[in-house]
Amino acid sequence: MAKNIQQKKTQKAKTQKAAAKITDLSANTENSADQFLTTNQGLRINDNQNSLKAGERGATLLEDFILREKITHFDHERIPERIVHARGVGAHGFFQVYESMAPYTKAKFLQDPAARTPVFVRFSTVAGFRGSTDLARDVRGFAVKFYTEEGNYDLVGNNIPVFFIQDAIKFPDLIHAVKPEPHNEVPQAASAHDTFWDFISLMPESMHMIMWAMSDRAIPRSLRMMEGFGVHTFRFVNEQGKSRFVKFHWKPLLGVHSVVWDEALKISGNDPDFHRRDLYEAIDSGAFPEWEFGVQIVEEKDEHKFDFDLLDPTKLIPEELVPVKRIGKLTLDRNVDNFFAETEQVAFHPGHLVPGIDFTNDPLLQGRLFSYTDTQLSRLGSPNFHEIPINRSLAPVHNNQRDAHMRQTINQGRVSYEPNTLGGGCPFQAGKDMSGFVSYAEKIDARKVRARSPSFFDHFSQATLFFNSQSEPEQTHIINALRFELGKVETIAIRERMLFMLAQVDKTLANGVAAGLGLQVPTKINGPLNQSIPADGDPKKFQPQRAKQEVGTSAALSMANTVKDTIRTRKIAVLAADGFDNAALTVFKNALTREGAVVKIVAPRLGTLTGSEGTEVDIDFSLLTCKSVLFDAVYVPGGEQSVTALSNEADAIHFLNEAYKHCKAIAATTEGIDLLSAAFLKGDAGADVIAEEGIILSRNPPGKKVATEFINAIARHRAWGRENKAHVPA
Ligand code: HDE
Repeated sequence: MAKNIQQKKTQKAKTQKAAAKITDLSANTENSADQFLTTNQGLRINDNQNSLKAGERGATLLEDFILREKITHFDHERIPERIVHARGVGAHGFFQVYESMAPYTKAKFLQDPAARTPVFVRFSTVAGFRGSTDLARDVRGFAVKFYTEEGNYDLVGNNIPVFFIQDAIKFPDLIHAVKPEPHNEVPQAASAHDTFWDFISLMPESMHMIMWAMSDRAIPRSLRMMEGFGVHTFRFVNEQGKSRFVKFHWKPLLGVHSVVWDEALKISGNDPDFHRRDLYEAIDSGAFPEWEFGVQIVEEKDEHKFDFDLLDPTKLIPEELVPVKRIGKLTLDRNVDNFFAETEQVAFHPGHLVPGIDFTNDPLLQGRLFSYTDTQLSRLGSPNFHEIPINRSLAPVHNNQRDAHMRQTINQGRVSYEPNTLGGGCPFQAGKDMSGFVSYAEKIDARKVRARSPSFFDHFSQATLFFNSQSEPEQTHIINALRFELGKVETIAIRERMLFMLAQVDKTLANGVAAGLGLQVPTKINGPLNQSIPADGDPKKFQPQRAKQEVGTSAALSMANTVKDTIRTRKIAVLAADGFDNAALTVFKNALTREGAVVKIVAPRLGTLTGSEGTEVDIDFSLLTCKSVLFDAVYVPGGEQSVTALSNEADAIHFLNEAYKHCKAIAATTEGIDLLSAAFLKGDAGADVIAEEGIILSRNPPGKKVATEFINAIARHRAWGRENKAHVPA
């Protein structure tokens, strides 16, 4: 036991040391009181307020090298943002495997449960520019860099398990279509415009991904509450050289939760940095986000046993067919010190591999393998981007690559070629014991063709599977999302083509969307069609092989079945003014914080409030500086004076109405109930009643039972049952 603890301690110290190495390489960590301002050449500067002039009122002199150096550096501060995934946020952490995966893979970081591998993770949206809102309806990037002892391994995934297109050659078209339109650069970080839906309506293969992108998955409550997926099928290869197919998953321990669309739009105005701030604050407070790493493993002999092609990135493997085995845990426990140096300069690449993991021939993945290094060259400006501290491998790097822009390494000696005798033959190939990377020796016997396999042609079955697997509120949200998106499309023919396409997925879906658009679902489509759509518009020809699905619904695809037993890190607003019931607040605050929630006092103004017993509490936000969309739930304590003051505040009424409309848990005790009545909740509430789903009221001074009801309601995330009746003015 003691030995075990000691081992763990040593291991922890090792990871910390390794992690520290990742960022402190060129960190400017000096922090002494006698630190002087200098130029970049180390020359001390006496005056940082005035440039050098010919006389006090004279012209500035060109000679002022201090001014010139400062301004020149400033002029060059920006680098090109990422072509896609420009908006992102990153954090450090570690990964630990639960048990050795040796039977499946020889990857060293997946062998020893005692070993911690340092990681850096960057989450992102895809379409928006670097300064765009976090709450755009979009796919989220989920890119993980493992700093393993065998070199860096990057798992560059998304929060959606499939993709829009099947072949990399369509990627520039997809991105051009979704980005702001080129003539006026509108709209920012939004797919709700003509060019995107024009393209999509001509790409039947995108329909499965569209279902996900229109679902609540595309508006996460938090980056800490979303799944991650490797998307493509990869290979695991073990020590004996045996290969198996593998799909990668990240399962958040807090469950998968989202906001509602109206909320997303409002958060975008109130706090465009909502996700970035949420991640930073959670890590900063010690509430470290965690995901379990899952794998779906398929034997090589079973490659063709499914009714879809494993190489097709528009398909997932239903968990009913191949269960997800949870094999380890990712924990994010350290924020970056400097956003630019770490989050902006980190360079991921699906081609950063370690022995034991390999690619498949998925044509989307194959194209990505070219793109990522290429893009770093224009973004980071040099093939030496691997020398930037955040990108450095912990495994030592030895090769004969030399020079180029911004080279950091000072290679010694006269030898930069191989084979050599002058350098003693160094560095040696690892070939002798084959400890280096060996590509899986897949047998290929093929003609060179520019074509797609017919096994990729079934574009609708899994879109239908996804739609059918959703709960009723989730289906409604998809229909509403499509009404919104297509409602922003100006060209009627595009709307109609999309309705036709949706009808191939599900008739109720198509009819629901059509009703919102004031259109009929067409039975055939006209207009310019691409090659994947038959000229006569016959839907049967879309999918020569709409295969019979082995599963009709899959529980794992619905967020209704996610973790709903915790309120850890949930943000609860307490609406209060002077004279609030302090005893009640104490009961609720203690109960909520004990469960790991974050409680904030929201009042008509900033400063401190005086409670019923003369107790003073600090106000966290005024009603002007925060809105209910930034919280998960609301509590209104009693106290006549407090409730009367709040009843006269339009913002307080609006706060409650909005929380109600967004189906959030609301609690009110004693006179607090009157504020609800002033807002939307008419009628009298008796003692200790739960008037409606997610609304907890108590006319008696609150005890533990009421607080527990509230906690349970928050844990359920949203009371969707209210959605259809919630006709409140918000
Ligand atoms: Fe990417 N993608 N991508 N992608 N991708 C980039 O690389 C690309 C795709 C993903 O936080 C770029 O360094 C092509 C699928 C993430 O830094 C670029 C194709 C998936 C990130 C690029 C795809 C992803 C990127 C832009 C189709 C999920 C952000 C900046 C063949 C499995 C990484 C950069 C970060 C970033 C190309 C499709 C995930 C241009 C050509 C599918 C998470 O190289």
